[in-house]
Order: sequence, then structure tokens, then C-alpha cells
Amino acid sequence: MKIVEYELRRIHLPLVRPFRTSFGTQSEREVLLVKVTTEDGVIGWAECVAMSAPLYSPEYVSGCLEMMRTFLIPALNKATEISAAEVGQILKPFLGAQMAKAALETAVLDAELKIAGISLANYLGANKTKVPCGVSVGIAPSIEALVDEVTSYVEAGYKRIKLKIEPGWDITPVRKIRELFPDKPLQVDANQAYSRTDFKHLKQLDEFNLLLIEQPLEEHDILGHAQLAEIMTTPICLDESIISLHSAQDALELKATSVINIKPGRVGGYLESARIHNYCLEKSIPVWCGGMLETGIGRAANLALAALPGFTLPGDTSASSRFFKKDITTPFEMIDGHLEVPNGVGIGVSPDIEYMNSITKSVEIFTGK
Ligand code: NPG
Repeated sequence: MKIVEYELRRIHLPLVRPFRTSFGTQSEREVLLVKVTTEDGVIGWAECVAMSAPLYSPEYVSGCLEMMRTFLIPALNKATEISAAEVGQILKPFLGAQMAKAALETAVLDAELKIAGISLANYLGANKTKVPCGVSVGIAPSIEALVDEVTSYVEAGYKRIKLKIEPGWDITPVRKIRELFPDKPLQVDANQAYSRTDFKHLKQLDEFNLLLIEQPLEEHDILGHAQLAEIMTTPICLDESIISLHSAQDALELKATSVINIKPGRVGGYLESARIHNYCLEKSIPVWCGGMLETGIGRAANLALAALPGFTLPGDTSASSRFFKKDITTPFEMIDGHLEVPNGVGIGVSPDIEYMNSITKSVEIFTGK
């Protein structure tokens, strides 16, 4: 396949409510969209999940733009013909940049699957047509506000609740939600907010029958996670630490994690995500699909991934309305606690061009050979 044009577009979407985590508060979502056009005029879309600032991971929107424009797109342009499966190899010499690489690979894959006439879900090996929805709940201004927010999600039908925690906002809010919803699948996410001196404190979370605790310690602290896993009964699930199949295999082998959150952007794309899934399925390690406040473009592709057989826990695959009043695609609506997996060709969705244009801050176009 020959790509004749790459378009990098930065858009800004307001969030329905601020989303606070231990690494900061988001009030709007800045998104970098990638569009590729093949020589036959087939278009592929993808979303780069990097945030505006490097607070969750080292990548950020302007950095990804710079990385793509200076290194990644020129490297792809050197190859006359490319397939999605080759993108990772071509971009391998450039270190890191998983989110930027993932977006380019996904846009190429979307175009390729459109030409082949199959959906991403089929291509990846999905065996479900709908997936259960989990929801991620930010750190709230008060316990009352948290209760209101969680109650609204439970009433809407969400199958699993994830509470963001940090020192000073952990045992009390988790206890409150557990008391109110004793049977609801519940998990917590610390986004690296604790350290090895907090083990005794974190152990108190064991009494709440949580599905898992996500990334309690710093991303490089694999040993610390293994030590914590030894003393907690709550399963540890790594997120930020897992940036590839290799890192997933090592963390599992070292018993630093017993569940894996697969986020395609964080691991370099859907092809690497599928490899992690396949490895975990073989080893009977549960996986679930993480979320990064994606628009419908990224959400559609995540749903395809979450439909694979090893995704046995509900993911952060929420309805579009959880984050956006108006999405750039037809919104994903939750029915009976589930989202339908797109079955159109490629990622199965495309943006509403008029709306997308109205929230566009910049567009750069690179012509292929
Ligand atoms: O449902 O899209 C969603 C959000 C899920 O909490 C969520 N994502 O650490 O997993 C995370 C967190 C996140 C949010 C990460 C923003 C990075 C940026």
C-alpha cells in the first residue's frame, strides 16, 4: 500500500466534568488525530492518546507532533509501499514514542483493513459483539460529590467502577463506596502516587474486596510492586510500567503484576496489544482494556481490542457521554451496561468533518512519495 499523504490535526474537546487524577486535572481533551490517504484515495484514521503535558507518560501532544514530523513520517515515507505490520519495524530505530508510533500504525491499519474489507475486531480475533463497560471516576472534591458521581454511573448501568486514589484520598472514599455498593465490581488506580514506605497503608485496601489495585508505585519500580504483591491479597495490576510485550513478560515473571491493563497507545499499537493479549491468554493472565479519554476514533479501536477472548475484566470502555457532550464520531451509547463492538471495515467509524473542523487548532500535511 502506498501512502500519499499524512495529516496531523490537533483538536480540543471540552470534558463534561473535570477529571482529576494524582497527576493533575484535565478540563478539556487536546487530541492529535492522524489521517493517512492511500494512492487510491482510501483514508485511514487514528487517535494519538498522548495528553497535553508529560504527566502520565513521557509523551505529550506537541512532542508527538514533533516526533512524527521530524522522524517517524520521513522514515515511513522512505518506504515506497508499507503495510501496518511493517510500521513497527520501520519505526523501531527511534526509541520510545509508543503513542506516536501507535497512532501512525493504527491509521495505516485502518486504511489497510478498509481495502481488505474487514473490521479491526475480526482482524484482531474478536469473539464478542459487545463488551461490558467500566467507568473511571476521578478524585472528587468531597465524599458527597464522589457518592453522587458513582451513584449516577451505577444507575446508568456501568458494570465496574474504578476509583482514582492518591495519598489522602484512598481508604475513606473506598470504604464509603464499598459500603454503598457491597457487590459492585470495584477497583482502584493510583497512577504511581505511592512509594515503598506506604505498604502498610496500602494493605488496608485488602478489606474492600477489590478486583485489583492499579499502578500503586512508580513506573520503574518493578521490584517494589513484586514486594507489595507478596503482602497484599488484592491483585496488583500494572499500567504505566507495561510498555511492550517484553515488559509485560518480565513483570509477570517477576510477580510484580498478576493482571494487565492493555492500553494500545502505551504499548505502541494494536498489533503489540494483541501480542500481549495472546501471551496472557496462553498463561491464563486476565487482561482488560485501559482508556485515555479517547474520542470515538480511539474508542472504536479499543472496543475491537476489548472484544478479544482474553479480555475477561470490564475495561475503561465507557460511553462517549462519560467524557464528551459531543464526540467527533457518532457517539458510543451504553445499552444494558455494554457497548457494541464496531463491525464496519477498519476501525468502523470516521469523524464528523464539520464538527472536527470547528474544534481544530492546527493541521499539518505531509506528502508521501
Ligand atoms: O475511561 O478513558 C477513560 C479514562 C480511564 O482513568 C482512566 N485513564 O491512568 O488509566 C489512567 C487514566 C488516564 C487518564 C491516563 C488520562 C492518562 C490520561
